[in-house]
Amino acid sequence: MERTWRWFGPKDQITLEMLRQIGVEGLVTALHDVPNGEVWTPEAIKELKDYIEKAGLHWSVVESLPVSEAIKYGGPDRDKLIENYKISLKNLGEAGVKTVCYNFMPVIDWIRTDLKKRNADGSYSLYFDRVQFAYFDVYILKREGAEKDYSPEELKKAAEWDKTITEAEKDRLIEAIIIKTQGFVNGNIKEGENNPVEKFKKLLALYDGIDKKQLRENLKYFLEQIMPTCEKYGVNMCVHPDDPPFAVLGLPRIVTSAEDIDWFLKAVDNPHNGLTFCAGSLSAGIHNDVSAMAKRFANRTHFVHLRSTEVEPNGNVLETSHLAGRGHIVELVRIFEKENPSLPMRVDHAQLMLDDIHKSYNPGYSFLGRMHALAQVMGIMAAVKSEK
Ligand code: DNO
Repeated sequence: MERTWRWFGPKDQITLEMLRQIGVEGLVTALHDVPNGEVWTPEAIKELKDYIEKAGLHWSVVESLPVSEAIKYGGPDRDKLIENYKISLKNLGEAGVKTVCYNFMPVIDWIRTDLKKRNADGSYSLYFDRVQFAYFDVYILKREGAEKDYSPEELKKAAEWDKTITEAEKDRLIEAIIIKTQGFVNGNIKEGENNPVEKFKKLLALYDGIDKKQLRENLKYFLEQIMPTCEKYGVNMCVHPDDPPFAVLGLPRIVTSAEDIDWFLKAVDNPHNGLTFCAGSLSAGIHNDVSAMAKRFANRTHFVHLRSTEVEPNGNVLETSHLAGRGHIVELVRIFEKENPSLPMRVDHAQLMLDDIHKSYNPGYSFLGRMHALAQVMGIMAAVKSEK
């Protein structure tokens, strides 16, 4: 597979020169400054592409070309927004950037409750704690009917926490769930937002009455509209699975399991409609057998995210090393190398470690942890190739 790296543009403290030294071949990036819904112009695409190529690398994958909320909930302006999306796809295809990752998660992209969970070895991982999430939902958002989504045990623990939790802890939780994990991935809530919880509640309200079936229909509609453009310009779309892969906050999620993936691939049965195989997101669902899914969907996978997780007995999810956990990275590398050795692959999040612990990186995207994980994956790739 092609070794790619998620890079956040010329302002990223990780430079392209650094990436060349550690074995990166292609870049995964986006026009992060263009607001959601606006067209990516040929000029802006060219500028970023030239910058990358001057450093001897190439722009392999777009992550992400964000899908506006109105497309997801089917608002009155969705057709106009889809037209803009098609123009961006055309401009990317003409520039030779032909793999586009996106997601169809309503309101909130990936979710973590703890961005710095200490591991026994002194490094830190990202973490999803069900009780903390229940606390956010029931006590901070105060969402109507939220209680029915949690077990009596989880609700009891959340109620106990309510007796001792400080304002600072509440702020930390809000930051982790709806701010620090969202803005930098073109999400809805950016750092410095005045009243993030109120804004978040308004966004949730947009989905009143939208169930799983309706959201699926809206995804199908979107894909049907953009496929002719993808065919004409040779662009492969690859939806990112929902992370974690289950419904949250009363919102439907529709890319959570083998059944979901099978549904959207068949609903729009076109090779340009494909999947980002994110082993970390999928392995966080105890219902998912990641290796079986890789085998089943490899021929419609256009992009691979390698990361692994462990689901604890209480359902909490820990991001583990790339050599451990339910992600079965060795097996996945074997499957994808066999199916399509030119697939772009990036290591996804990794542990925060060593000198990086006191530096400020986007959560999950530190340098040393990812470099370490990439070295592990390169070793796996070399071993797998020698098996042939
Ligand atoms: C988080 C990322 C996601 C992903 C988007 C793709 O680290 O994996 O934010 O980029 O969901 O659209």
